[in-house]
Order: sequence, then C-alpha cells, then structure tokens
Amino acid sequence: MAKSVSANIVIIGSGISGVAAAHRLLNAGFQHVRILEATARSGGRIKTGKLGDNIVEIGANWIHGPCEENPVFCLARKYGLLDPESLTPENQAMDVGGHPPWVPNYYTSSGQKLNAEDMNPAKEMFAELLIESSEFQSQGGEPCASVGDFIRSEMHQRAAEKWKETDATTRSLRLCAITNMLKVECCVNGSHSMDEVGLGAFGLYETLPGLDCTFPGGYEGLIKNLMSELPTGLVTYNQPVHCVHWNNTEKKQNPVIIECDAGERIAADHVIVTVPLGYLKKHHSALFRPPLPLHKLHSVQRLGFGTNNKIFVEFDSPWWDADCEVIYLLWEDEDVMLDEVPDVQRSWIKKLFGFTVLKPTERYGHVLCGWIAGHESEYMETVSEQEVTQNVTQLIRRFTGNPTITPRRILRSQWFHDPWTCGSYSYPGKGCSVQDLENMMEPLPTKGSQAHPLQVLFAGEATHPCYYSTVHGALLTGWREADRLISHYSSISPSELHKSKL
Ligand SMILES: Cc1cc2nc3c(=O)[nH]c(=O)nc-3n(C[C@H](O)[C@H](O)[C@H](O)COP(=O)(O)OP(=O)(O)OC[C@H]3O[C@@H](n4cnc5c(N)ncnc54)[C@H](O)[C@@H]3O)c2cc1C
Ligand SMILES: *[C@@H]1O[C@H](CO)[C@@H](O)[C@H](O)[C@H]1NC(C)=O
Ligand SMILES: *[C@@H]1O[C@H](CO)[C@@H](O)[C@H](O)[C@H]1NC(C)=O
Ligand SMILES: CC(=O)N[C@H]1CO[C@H](CO)[C@@H](O)[C@@H]1O
Repeated sequence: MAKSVSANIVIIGSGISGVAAAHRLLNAGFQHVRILEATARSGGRIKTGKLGDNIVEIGANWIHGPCEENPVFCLARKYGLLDPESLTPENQAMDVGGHPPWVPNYYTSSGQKLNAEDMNPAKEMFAELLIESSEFQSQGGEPCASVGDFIRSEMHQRAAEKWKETDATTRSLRLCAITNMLKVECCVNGSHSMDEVGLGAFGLYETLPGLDCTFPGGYEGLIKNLMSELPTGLVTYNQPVHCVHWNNTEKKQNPVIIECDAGERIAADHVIVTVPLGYLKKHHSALFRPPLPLHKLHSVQRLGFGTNNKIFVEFDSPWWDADCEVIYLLWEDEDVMLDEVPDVQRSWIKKLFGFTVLKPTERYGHVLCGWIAGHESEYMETVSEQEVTQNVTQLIRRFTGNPTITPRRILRSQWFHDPWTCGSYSYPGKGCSVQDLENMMEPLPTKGSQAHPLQVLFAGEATHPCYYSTVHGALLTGWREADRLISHYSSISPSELHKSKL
C-alpha cells in the first residue's frame, strides 16, 4: 500500500458519491485525489434551501430506511444531525416497504373532502398490485412490459369483482384515487408515466427497514460534516469537465487526460465519473474519447431518468386536518388510470398528485410540499413563479371549495433544467434488467484489455444495483469505486507498481 499514494485520481462531481469516494481514498492513504465540480457548491442533488425562515429540501428529503445497514443513517447519527425519535430502536425496526403509513386527507375537483376510510380499499388494492409488480423480477417472464400496463389491466378486473356491492359514486371515486396513486408512483420513481417503468426490473429496488426520517437542520449538514473532514482545496469549483480522454497509450504519459470547459487539461491515472445519468444520456458522446463501449451505452439509454419536482407552499393557517400528513387531490373528470395529462400546457397542474405536510408544525409553520413528476413537471419549470403561484392557488381553492385561501409564498425546484443533472433520479425502464446496472458500474477499459487497468470508474446513484435513486445508494457507489482502487493497489506488487508509474 505504501507506494500507492502516488496514483493520481480525479473525481468528476462533488455530490455525495464523489465526496464519499474522496473520503475513503484519502483515509486509505491516497494523496493525489481531487474533485472537479461544475457548480459553485458540493452536494449535487442534496440541496437545502429557504422558504421565508424555513429550511426546505430542494433535492433529497428523507433517509429512506434509517437502520444500522444504512450508511447515511449511521453517518447522520455520528454527526448528531437527527431528531431523537429517528434514533429509537422502534423507528429503526419499523418496516414499511418504502411506503410510510401517512395520515391522508382526500379532496375532489368538485370541492368535496372525502371520508378517508372510503378510499382504504383502493389503497389496499393498489399496494397489493405494487407488491405483485415487484415479484416478476425473481420469476422471470413478465405478462406485460410496464408496471402501468400491469396495474391497469389487473385493476379493471379486480375492481369489477371486489367492488360489485359498492355504490357507483364510491366506486368511481376509488378509481380516481387509483389514478392519483399512479401519479404518486411517478413521483416515487421519477418517471413520466408508470407505462415507462419496466415490469421485469421493478423488483430490483430494495427497501431497508426504518421509518423514513429527515434532517431537522437540512440534508446539506451531511455534506458539510463530510467536507469538514477533508483537506481544503480538494474540490475545484466552477470547473465543468468537457471530455475524458482515456486509453492514452503513449509511453511516459498518464492514461487519462481530463479536459475542462475552461480548456485546462488534467492528467490522471484514474478518473471516477459521478455525473448524473441524465447528464450522461445527454452528453456521453462529447464526454468520452474514445466513446463508451456499445453495451455500456445501451444500458445508459435503456435505464430511465425522469423528473420529479417539488412546489413548496406556505400558508398563514392550515386548511387541512391537524393530524394530516398527506393531501391527495382527486380529479373526477379524468380518464381512469391514465397518469399522463393530455394537454400539458393547459393542464399540467393535474399531474400534481397533492401535497405532503411539513412536520412538526412548531418547526415549519404551515408549509406544504406539492409533488409533480414527468413532462408536466418539466413544463412547470418553464412557467413563471408568479403563474405557478396563481395555478396552485386556483387548484387549492377549487379542491377545498374555499375561494379565500391564499398562499403566503411558494418555492419550486427545477431539476430538469439544471444543466448538470437534467432530471431527478433513475429508474429501470422497459426491458431493463440487473445487467444494465452492472454495465453502468463496469470500469473502463473492460475486462480482458491489455491497457492500463481501471482508467475510468463509474459511481453515482444510477450505478447501484438495488439502491439506485437514493442518497445511501449513491454514497455506497462512491465507497465501492474507492475500494476497487484500494484493492487494486494493495494486490499489485511494489515492483509492478513502480513500472506502471513510468
Ligand atoms: C427532487 C429530489 C428528491 C429526492 N429525494 C430523495 C430522498 O428523499 N431520499 C433519498 O435518499 N434520495 C432522494 N433523492 C435522490 C438523491 O438526491 C440522489 O440519489 C443523490 O443525491 C445522488 O448523488 P450522486 O452523487 O449520485 O449525484 P449528484 O448529487 O447529482 O452529484 C453529481 C455532481 O456532478 C456534478 N457534475 C455534473 N456534470 C459535471 C461535469 N461535466 N463536470 C463536473 N461536475 C459535473 C453535478 O454538479 C453534481 O454536483 C432525490 C432527488 C431529487 C432530485
Ligand atoms: C485502446 O488502445 C489500444 C492500443 O492502441 C487499442 O488496441 C484499443 O482498441 C483501444 N481501445 C479503445 C476502446 O479504443
Ligand atoms: C395558470 O394560471 C394562468 C393565469 O391565471 C392561466 O392562464 C393558466 O391557464 C393556468 N394554467 C393551469 C395549468 O392551470
Ligand atoms: C426507482 C424506484 O424507486 N423504483 C420504485 C418505484 O416505486 C415502486 C413502488 O414504490 C418501487 O417498488 C420501485 O422500486
């Protein structure tokens, strides 16, 4: 290990995966590690903002599955960033399979507040279908291509059978609730429609036990604490990478040259690429010379990367129940079980499934977080904040039947138009399998090549085989690629090491 410290390692991107990789490499004794970051800050999709005096999360919000196996939970606990309730063994043991049991309020587009119990059968049926959707992974041979197709075909049949005795009004409201739940799932998966989420690969994602918790002081506290343990100057900010020239076979030169937008060229033995999948989809051809091998490129294309945005809305006083944790808005005039809005420009707001309530109230006051996924969400980003405010106000007035409700202020995220992210997070598209995630993480040059090993490594959320789309997944991929280099250097003999440095 002693000599390995001389290897030059460049990490592209200072999100959680890049920071985690640097952390581990520096702890293992590598001295020549640096991070190149396109923006002026570290954290990437971990981004804490302000709405008035309130801390709000523009990006990641929860620790999904806070338990001993979750490294984000363990770090947050170590740094003292969590509320006492999140640390209790009971909280860690609660297994909700990715769907926290929030207390709902339902409103309809005709301005009615529904009895939540009446919607429970719809919730149960939908939950059942999601579980069944994830079982094809282990069995193989899925009956249709997408989760949307599957849920739609099964729902029609099951609703007709099970809700025979139910009155027509309740039955049709339950179907509206199912349409709403599809929109919720689009947000969870960051997909435009559940028709684009592959059924065969749906079960790849794994949940951890523990009731999702938040960072009372903001998610960025995690990044700040990690950064405080790293040398200053490790990250070069405002330094977008334009191209990774790899497979350089000229003797006496480093195998990789990293060319920055500003024209600077940086030589390295290894580069760890952590740019988001959305960025990779859009810029892969400029980013790699020689280009990515075809099998890798195809996986980049097959995997999905969609948009999920938040619209925070603050009120002087609440119009929802005191115990309410989530508000669902059911449109009565929509095509049943269609999670796409036909006329995006005129009706994008119909895709917003509703709001989660920021809790506890003593901390946040009366703030809701609206959620909207898909192309409707991408379009929302282009509308002025003033117009979004008007649209959200009209929406709430209509669904509550109260024409006086007026938000104090709003704040929305715009992840699709963020040039370094180009969306929110990844999901397995139609036809995806675990092989695609394995292709994503495979280093270059690929196995069997005689060239200098491990020139280009890949980390980031979209390269985790079962925790993709999460912070803990991203963090683990950073550690994984650091470990790949650490074990490479500890397995080669000092003389070989010397040669490879010539
Ligand atoms: C709205 C939203 C809500 C979310 N909610 C949750 C949640 O509740 N819980 C959860 O676990 N996860 C959540 N996530 C997902 C989570 O935020 C991500 O999975 C995770 O932060 C990704 O980390 P990363 O290091 O892979 O990528 P990123 O954080 O995106 O880091 C990549 C970095 O690369 C930089 N970069 C890009 N291109 C270049 C270039 N050419 N040159 C140099 N630098 C470049 C970017 O600026 C960025 O800083 C959410 C994400 C979004 C968008
Ligand atoms: C890398 O370089 C070697 C030697 O010049 C060449 O044989 C090989 O095809 C190159 N690989 C790629 C992916 O260009
Ligand atoms: C948003 O509000 C503007 C201004 O009131 C209106 O013209 C537009 O139709 C609304 N759009 C939606 C989707 O509600
Ligand atoms: C990428 C992702 O989060 N996929 C999930 C989509 O939503 C369903 C249901 O919550 C999960 O089972 C998937 O794993």
